[in-house]
Amino acid sequence: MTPTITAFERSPDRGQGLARDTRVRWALEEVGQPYDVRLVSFSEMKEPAHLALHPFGQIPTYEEGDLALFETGAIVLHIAERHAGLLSEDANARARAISWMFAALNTVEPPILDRETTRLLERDEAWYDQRMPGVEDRIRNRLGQLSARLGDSDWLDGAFSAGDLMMVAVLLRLKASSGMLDEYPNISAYVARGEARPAYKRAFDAQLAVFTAASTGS
Ligand code: GTB
Repeated sequence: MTPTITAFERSPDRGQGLARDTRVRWALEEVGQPYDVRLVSFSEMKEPAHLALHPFGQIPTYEEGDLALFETGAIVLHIAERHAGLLSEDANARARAISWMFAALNTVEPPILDRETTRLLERDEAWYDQRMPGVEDRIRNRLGQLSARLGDSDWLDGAFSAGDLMMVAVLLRLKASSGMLDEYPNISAYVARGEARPAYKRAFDAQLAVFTAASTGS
């Protein structure tokens, strides 16, 4: 059964792959699962039909027959559990990859989101310049720890996994808005390896095509 995901009708990032449907598209591309996309506007996301799928009125969602999911962690894990390619056959390696997925979402992404929120909503506050260094230090703390663990390995725990997919997706948000990744050459190279994967490129191109079509009216 072909799953359907939702994505922004017009992404505020102008198709730069930062909206979270990209990570779901990437997972689907990695496992070779075709999918349909239903585009939604900001107002549609807050209407009952979408709220029935996503209680917080956000994208992406994932529908497959009777199953409706929200939260990219849950969606990517579901895809990875039902298809070969993103989780090892070995039970312990699977569990470790899932740890890395949670680490990406619960440990690395929050300080990155805090920086984005600070820049977006607090830039005009008198205390903005005092707050920002602390926010960035918390990101550097996590990047330093991640860099130490990654070392000169290609991926976080052996073969590329759903854990790497989620970690690279989270780090790409930082790459887009700061030069901080450049301070950690092994992390920059890690992110570049993720971006070079054909499945990532297909996912990126697919979401960019939505923005391009909306812009040109095609
Ligand atoms: N924890 C949820 C998950 O992982 O699925 C978070 C989902 C989420 O934040 N969705 C955002 C959304 O629907 C889109 S991705 N926002 C609309 C709303 O809340 O009303 C976040 C996002 C949006 C835009 C950019 N950008 O333009 O750069 C980047 C990321």
